[in-house]
Amino acid sequence: METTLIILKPDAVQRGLMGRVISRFEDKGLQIVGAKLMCISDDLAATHYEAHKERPFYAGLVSFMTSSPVMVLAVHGNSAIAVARKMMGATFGSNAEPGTIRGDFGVSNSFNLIHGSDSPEAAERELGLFFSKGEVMPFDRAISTWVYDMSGGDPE
Ligand code: IDP
Ligand code: MG
Repeated sequence: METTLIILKPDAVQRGLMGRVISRFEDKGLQIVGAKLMCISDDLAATHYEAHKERPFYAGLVSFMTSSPVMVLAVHGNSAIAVARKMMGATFGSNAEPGTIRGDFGVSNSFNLIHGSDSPEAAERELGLFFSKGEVMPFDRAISTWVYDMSGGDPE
């Protein structure tokens, strides 16, 4: 079981897509264990995207991510990191597959609606950047024995 950091970017919040995107994760069986609306500071954007510092799109990316509130989510489940990335689709809206979040809701390459951690190391780092202690709260779901095969003891 993994927990991943998802950011519904300013375009998703402004366009009123939060509910529909969250519903996709819940419909899949993933569990929302953290959620908040927040404004990203310049410092936080710089830290979060430090790997992209030298890229030509970096300044625009930071200004986009700090331009308006985002919703950050901690999303938990079996292979949640890879499952969420698949559900997001390719980086550019213009070539993201239909059926994915980026493929269904956008066509822009930079306003691409959603961020998702791309590895367990990134998820741990990014959850720590955006959530403080106590804000991520794994809880027992009544439906968990129907979302997962629990007959062997662990979720399958
Ligand atoms: P990812 O979000 O699919 O992991 P990355 O390559 O990690 O994609 O890029 C981080 C973010 O930077 C993208 O989600 C997008 O918002 C922005 N970005 C990436 N490449 C470009 C580009 O060529 N032009 C404009 N923005 C870009
Ligand atoms: Mg990335």
